[in-house]
Parts: sequence; C-alpha cells; structure tokens
Amino acid sequence: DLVSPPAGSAMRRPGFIFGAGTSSYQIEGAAHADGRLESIWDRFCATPGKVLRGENGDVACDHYNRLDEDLDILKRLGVDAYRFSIAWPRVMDEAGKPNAKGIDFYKRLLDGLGARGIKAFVTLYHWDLPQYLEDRGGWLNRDTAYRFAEYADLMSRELAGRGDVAAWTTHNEPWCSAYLGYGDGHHAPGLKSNRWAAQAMHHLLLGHGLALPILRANAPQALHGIVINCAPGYADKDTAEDRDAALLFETYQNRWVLDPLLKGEYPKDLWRLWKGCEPLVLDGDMDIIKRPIDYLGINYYSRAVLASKGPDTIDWVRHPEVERTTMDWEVYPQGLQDLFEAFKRDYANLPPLYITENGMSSHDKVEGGEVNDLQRQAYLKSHFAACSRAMDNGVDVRGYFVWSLMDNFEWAFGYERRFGLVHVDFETQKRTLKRSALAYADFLKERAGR
Ligand code: GBH
Repeated sequence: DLVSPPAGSAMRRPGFIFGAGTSSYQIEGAAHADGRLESIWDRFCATPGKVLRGENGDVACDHYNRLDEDLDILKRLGVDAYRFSIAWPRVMDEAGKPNAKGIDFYKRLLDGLGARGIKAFVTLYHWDLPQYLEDRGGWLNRDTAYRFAEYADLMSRELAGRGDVAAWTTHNEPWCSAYLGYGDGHHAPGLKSNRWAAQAMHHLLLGHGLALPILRANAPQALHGIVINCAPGYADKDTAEDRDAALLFETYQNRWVLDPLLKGEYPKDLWRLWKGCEPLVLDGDMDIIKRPIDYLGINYYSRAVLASKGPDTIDWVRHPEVERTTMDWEVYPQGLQDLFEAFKRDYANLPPLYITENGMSSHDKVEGGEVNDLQRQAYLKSHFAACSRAMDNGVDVRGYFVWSLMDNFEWAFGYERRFGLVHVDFETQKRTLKRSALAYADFLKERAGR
C-alpha cells in the first residue's frame, strides 16, 4: 500500500479520477505505417547532435502494433482513465484530407478503452507537428493556428460517439512547444530566439482558443481544456533581489501561459526578462485566447530555486544535497501544494484542476522478473499527500494521472530516462509491471471495493 493517498484524503472521494498517461510520438513507433507523414520530431531526431545517442521514435514502444496488450495492462492497473495523444501527421495530409487508416487506429483505441470501461482524456497536440507545416514556418506562422483548428474539427467529428471521452485537451504544455522548440532549441524544431518563442506561444494559444468552440460543438458531453507544465520558484536567499528572481522565473514558467488563458493578457514582467520580444497580437486575439475552459491540466514534476544575477537576470541555484531523479530534477512534493494554493489566490476564475502528469525517472532494471522501483513509489505517495493538503485548503482538484504508463522515448534524452509504471525492454518489447504499478493497482482495487 505504498502508492496510495493518506487515509481520509479528498483524493479518495468517489468521482476523483485516477489514471496514467502517454503521448503519441513517445510510444507509438510505426513511424512510416499506414501513410503517417513526417513530424518535426522525426526530422529533429535525424539531425545529428539533437537527441542523446541519436535515438528516435521510429519504433519506441511499438504501441501502434501492440494496442490490445497495452489496453489490457491499463485494465490490469484498474485506472479510471487513460490520457493519450493523437499524432497529427497520421490523420491528415497537407491538403487537409483525412487519412482513414491513421484515424482508424484512434477509433480502435477508443473502442478498446470503452470495452474495458476506461474513460479517455484525448490530447490533440503533444508536440508532433506535421513537418509540412514547419516547412511553412510552423508555430511562427499564424496560419498554423487555423490549421490546428481544422485538425481539431476533423478528429472531434471522426471520434464522436466512440468510447467514453471525458475530456479533450488542445495542447500539452505550450510552454515546451514555444520555449524549448523555438527559444532554446532543445526540442523540435530546434530554433533559438526568445522573440520567436513569444510569437510561437501566441499562435499556440490562438490555436487553442480557435479550437475550443469547435470541440464543444462536436463533443458537447466532454470537458474541454488545456494542459500546462508549471513549477513554483523559490528565492535562494530572502533578499529583495532573489525574491524578484523567483517572481521573474514564475512569470516566464507559469504566468506566460496562464495570464493570457485566464486574464487575457501577457504578464508585463516577461518583457523585463526578454526585452523587445513582444509578439505581434491582432485585435480580438486575446478574447479568443481567454475563452472559458472547463478544466486546467497541470503537469507537475519539480521546483526551481533562483538567485538574482543582476537586474532582470536570473540564475538557477543547484543545491547538491537534495533528493533528485535521473533527470536531475529535485524531488519536492511541497511545491505542488504551494503552486496550487498560489494559483487559487492569483486567479479568481481558476477552473477545476487535473494533475495530468506527475512522476519521475529512475534507473529501473528487471531482476528476477521484478522491478523494485522504491523511489517512484515514495515519490507518488508524497505527491498524493501534497495534493491532498491542497484540496483540504480548498483547491478543486478532480483527477490525477501518473506520467507515464510505460517507459518511452523521453524526447532529447532518448530511451535511458525511464518514467514508466511499466518497464519496457526496448529490444524485445517485453512489458513488466514495476512494483509501483502493482502498488498503484492494489490501491485502485481497494478503493473500488470501498
Ligand atoms: C513532460 O514535460 C512532457 O509532457 C512529457 O512528454 C515528458 O515525457 C515528461 O514531462 C517528462 O519529461 O529543471 O527542475 O526546473 C515536462 C516539462 C519542462 C518539466 C522543464 C521540467 C524543468 C524542471 N519539463 N522542467 S527543473
């Protein structure tokens, strides 16, 4: 019973959703099957020096060919819901023409979930932009926002009535798409300019806002929202300078996305950090971006500690003695509670929250048929406790998804960083439930019998 919320936790109330998540490029493989087109991640992986050991998602977990086995694992875990994403380059071509074979995969996925009594949280965009759109400027091109709305329309019509889709998500972590993709270049398409990052963010958010009414019309019974990554920033020393550094960090990490979505404006402090990088915003854009959402998905992994390095300049402080994961991220569950309580204070119209990702990477090995991932079990349990404390203090959290269902292609870090509840041997494709998965399943079973 290691992986369970504390006794009496609000997370144990009926209706609270527990699940696990994945994304298309990280697990599907079958990169050339059934007319799938090239994505920016295929191109990025093929560019020398971008991904550790030159790895790519060509095969990944071969999930595209092992759908039933993976659905059975979800059933075995006993989750209420599964969060996955659709690969845009699988389902429509450059002319906007649907690819029936690619779409069929997601129909089978939803049918398979439905048959097993598992709800679906469907993400439209988890970073795998069709390369033909990048060739026209990608998210720097305003037109991509309109192409995204067409894609949202196609998929919400095609998948209507299949399985039990509880929620649609426009974007996963626009911050990563904008900043890592166009600002620091660690992710596809690998461009490097803060001005471009700001413009890409604007078009990502515009695409989100344009898609919302379309999704609502095509899937009126589902919730509609967006998933963001965020982290609290703490001042290293209790000085005015370090407190300002922490504020600037939270502005760039959290408010850059949340203020436009919930307040309809970009935070002015952002332009102190990135002087002269304001995006081009047309009349009416901010009203589209701030259209009401039914829920906000939060991906929480860690915190940041900041110091000032002179006016409007911040420095990440690394304290060596704290517990870390193999991503080198600090394990800091209290940050989840602090972040949620700050959001509740800062945004009067904060929608209900779902923790759409939380988890950690570790060096997991199969020994005697078992994977003893003790650190992950403790990590999940401590974050359950932090979430429970935030709920006790009035934060409206409706669900929690472990990242990830299984070990997968961890972007620029390739296959070495293992986030899964389920271990994947990437040579044989054998799946082994880690101890954390078994403990999570035990908790979900005990809860079902409540
Ligand atoms: C998510 O992104 C992705 O949605 C998912 O696809 C991915 O596999 C998963 O996380 C694991 O990486 O150095 O402590 O300040 C995570 C986005 C942005 C979270 C950068 C961590 C820096 C943490 N990440 N952030 S820290």
